[in-house]
Amino acid sequence: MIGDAYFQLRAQIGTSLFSLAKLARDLDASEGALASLHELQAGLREPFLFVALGESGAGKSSLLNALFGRDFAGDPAFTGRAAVFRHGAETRDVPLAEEIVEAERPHIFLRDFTIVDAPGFGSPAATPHVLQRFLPAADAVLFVFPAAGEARASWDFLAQADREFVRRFVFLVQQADAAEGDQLMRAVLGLHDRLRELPGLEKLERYLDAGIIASPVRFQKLREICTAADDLLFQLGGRTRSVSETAERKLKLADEQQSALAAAKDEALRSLDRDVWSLSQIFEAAQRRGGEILRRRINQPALWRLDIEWRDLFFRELEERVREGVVRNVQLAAEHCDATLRAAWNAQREKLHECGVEALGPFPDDCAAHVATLERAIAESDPLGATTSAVVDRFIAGRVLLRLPAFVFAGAAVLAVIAWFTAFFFGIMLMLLALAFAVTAFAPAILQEHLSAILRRATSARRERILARVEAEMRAEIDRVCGELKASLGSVAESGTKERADSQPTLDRVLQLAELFDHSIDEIESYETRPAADAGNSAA
Ligand SMILES: Nc1nc2c(ncn2[C@@H]2O[C@H](COP(=O)(O)OP(=O)(O)OP(=O)(O)O)[C@@H](O)[C@H]2O)c(=O)[nH]1
Ligand SMILES: [Mg+2]
Repeated sequence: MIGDAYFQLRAQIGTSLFSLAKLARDLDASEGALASLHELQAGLREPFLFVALGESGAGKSSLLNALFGRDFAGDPAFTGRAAVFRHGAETRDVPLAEEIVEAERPHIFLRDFTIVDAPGFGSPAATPHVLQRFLPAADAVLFVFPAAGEARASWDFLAQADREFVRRFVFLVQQADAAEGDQLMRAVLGLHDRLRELPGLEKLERYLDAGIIASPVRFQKLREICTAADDLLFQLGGRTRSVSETAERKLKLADEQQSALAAAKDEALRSLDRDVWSLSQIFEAAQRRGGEILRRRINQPALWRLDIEWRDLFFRELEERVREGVVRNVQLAAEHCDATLRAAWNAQREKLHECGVEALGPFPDDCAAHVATLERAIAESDPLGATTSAVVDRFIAGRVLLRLPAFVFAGAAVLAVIAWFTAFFFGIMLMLLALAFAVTAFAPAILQEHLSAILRRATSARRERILARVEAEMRAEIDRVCGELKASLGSVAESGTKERADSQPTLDRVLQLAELFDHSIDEIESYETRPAADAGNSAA
């Protein structure tokens, strides 16, 4: 069949266009895009128009039947009329005018060719009006001369025909077998002489193949269709490409932000550790200061004085100042934590926003409320005055006990004087006196040591309680914020994975089609750059 290479390439492009149309429908492409695609498909299907011209009985119908290998032309019912053969599902003849009939036939080759079997020049229907209807649009005009006879009407027609037009004519001598050798030679030579200026007569099939069907114009048309289809494909794939790119960005972001989030959490926890250490130092300092107060203020006179004059100082230094220090440090710790988490939150929010995801609201401004909660917790776990009361109560109980040796000392002293005069028990009294003096002298030191131990235990218990409470609250806050950030990353990763899975099949189809169109364009280029003779040979 003529034009095999061209039709194969065209069929390949047609298949790609069909897939593109399916993709366009699946993607709910715009009406405009679908219309363009439809136009491309119609353009690709545009059949070649071949017209057979010549004298009546020259052999036009026989030539067409031989060329296409089908007995479709030459129906006596069409004699004297122009028969336009087109593809149709069934055989159907539709008169278009008195001299023209459209003959629909189910032959496959008619999908690619519209063939006009023109009325012979001798017949009344062969008017310029009828012929002009087909000739300007014809891809090839098969001009048939009989081997015998003058064919005067043919020459008259050619004499008046437009030269540009005649370039698409292929001149043939039919019925060569029926003519005598000399007669045929004369016919061919005569035709050759008269057509010297016209394109050379090549073997018909080879010429039609290389010169008409696989012509630069037709390849250019195919290339335009492929390029337009490629552009359309690029537009159609735009949304899927952007969905896929966004999905990739989301997945990359979720991945990168996981480590950024872990780093921010580490930083917040390290900062918390430092702040907790600072808090513990407040208690260390308080304990030292309390010990100092006890050392300085608990002495012999203090055991006998009615009022406890160091109580207020003790309360101020070990309770009020500690409370102030703790609250100040807790505020600082909360601010540090807030600043670290806020920075991580805002950085992540901005990154998500860049990806078009609004999974995070603004950072909750609840630092003050958080500090207030912590302050309440501290007040609950360390009521003001408790330590002072504990130490002072012990001091009161202790000093009552420690006044006793002083009384013993006084009594022993009196008894010692009596014993001195009576010389009785003097030695025993002296010993008692010494013992009572020793106990009385060491009484403040004993009490100091006892109270210091109480203070140490109380301060250490306070520190543990407060530190544990503050640390637990702050850790919970860090975990809560980091948990929210992590959850938002999780949802981003999830949507990224889903979008990637959703867009991948379409993206694959787009890429596959783009490759097919590119491949077709390469093939067209290889035809276009092939030397003419080579193209002719391969097509023949
Ligand atoms: N021997 C021989 N006869 C041929 C050849 N070509 C055509 N004929 C015969 O010539 C006669 C006319 O052929 P057609 O093909 O009908 O000629 P046509 O040009 O279509 O004629 P119209 O339709 O009447 O204009 C028929 O009887 C054919 O069998 C050929 O190559 N050799
Ligand atoms: Mg005929």
